[in-house]
Amino acid sequence: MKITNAKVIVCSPGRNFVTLKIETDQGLHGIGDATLNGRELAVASYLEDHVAPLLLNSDPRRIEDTWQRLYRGAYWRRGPVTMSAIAAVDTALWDIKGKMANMPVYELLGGASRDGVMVYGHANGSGIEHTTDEVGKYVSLGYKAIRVQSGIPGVHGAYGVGRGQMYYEPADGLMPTETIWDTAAYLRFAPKLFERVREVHGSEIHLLHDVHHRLTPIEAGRLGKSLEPFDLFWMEDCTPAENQEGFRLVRNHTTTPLAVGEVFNSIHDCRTLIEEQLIDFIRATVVHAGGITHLRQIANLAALYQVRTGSHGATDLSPACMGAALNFDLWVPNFGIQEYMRHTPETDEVFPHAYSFSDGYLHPGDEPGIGVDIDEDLAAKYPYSAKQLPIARLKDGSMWNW
Ligand code: KDG
Ligand code: MG
Repeated sequence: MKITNAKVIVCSPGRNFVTLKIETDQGLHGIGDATLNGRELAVASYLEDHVAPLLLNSDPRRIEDTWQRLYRGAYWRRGPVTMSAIAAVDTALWDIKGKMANMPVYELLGGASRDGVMVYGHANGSGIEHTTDEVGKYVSLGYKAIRVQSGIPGVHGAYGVGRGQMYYEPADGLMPTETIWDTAAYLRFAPKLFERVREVHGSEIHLLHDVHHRLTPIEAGRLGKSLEPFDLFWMEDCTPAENQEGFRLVRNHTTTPLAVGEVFNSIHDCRTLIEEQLIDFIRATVVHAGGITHLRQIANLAALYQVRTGSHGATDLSPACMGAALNFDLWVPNFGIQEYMRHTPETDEVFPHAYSFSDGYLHPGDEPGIGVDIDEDLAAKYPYSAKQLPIARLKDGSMWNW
């Protein structure tokens, strides 16, 4: 069996996606997501110019060997561009293997460990009352877990407050939108928000919150402590994680569970965090962390330390990533939760998929492979449109972490 073609499809049905499609001499094909928000064309070029020529005529059944060849063979290891490109190849090869076996990928991984994948949706609003109402909408849609983000008085462009309610998309301009951050205002505001949400929606629903890298470790410890009475499922990306040791300080000050890792691309980014049990959930995902093959290694390491998975699943990860992630989630023994930000109807049309939502859970479906395809003719009607993620500055103009 041979790979006859590896093509990169860039399209923008509401937002940009990069998809790799691998074709074989036996008529089977597989797809993989390669989208890196705001840097899409770098991955497209990496795949087109440097990876596709290596794949031609190679055996698509050799998933592990292909992974090693692309990782070791590049000499330049890791990094989001390289690892997203490797992920796309890896996902497409798992998709092909599933189609060869006539089984969904979760069966190849070891079979289902659960009946469905608990997901969390995103509720956000302009202030406490609006956000609390939005939480109610997700409760009535059947969600068991909801991420809560809110506009903050005096803060221009707080993280996670989008224009659309179901399809929040931060990358919006040819030049980055500038937001202004105020840590003190945020630390005063956040406990009031969660107090109100618990008051109105009770204690059953799982509540999550994304700090989006905005705090120092000691500030994060303080926030975690102030949120303890509201029993969060997790506090996410409370401080930038390049300094993995910084999480010791956070851990020393709070029992609020910690989730980290949507920007990680390798097991080495989270080794200390996991081995020292400094986090509770690892958020690495298929597309940015080297595909199913590498994510499996991360999850296996995490399992040794009772760290559970909670993969990133924002709209900038395409349905091809979601299909692969859901197959992974259904199998992975130490599953925690899966993020699920719904895609627009245009995106759903371009990527026909077998996964479906019911009563707070997603199921990958039982189509062979990852259960997601791409309609190339339709994709061609949505050409690439350059967009950048926003940036954050402090009130004095200093750059901060968005
Ligand atoms: O492209 C960046 C987004 O994926 C990110 O801002 C979303 O933090 C995010 C989340 O938790 O979904
Ligand atoms: Mg996040």
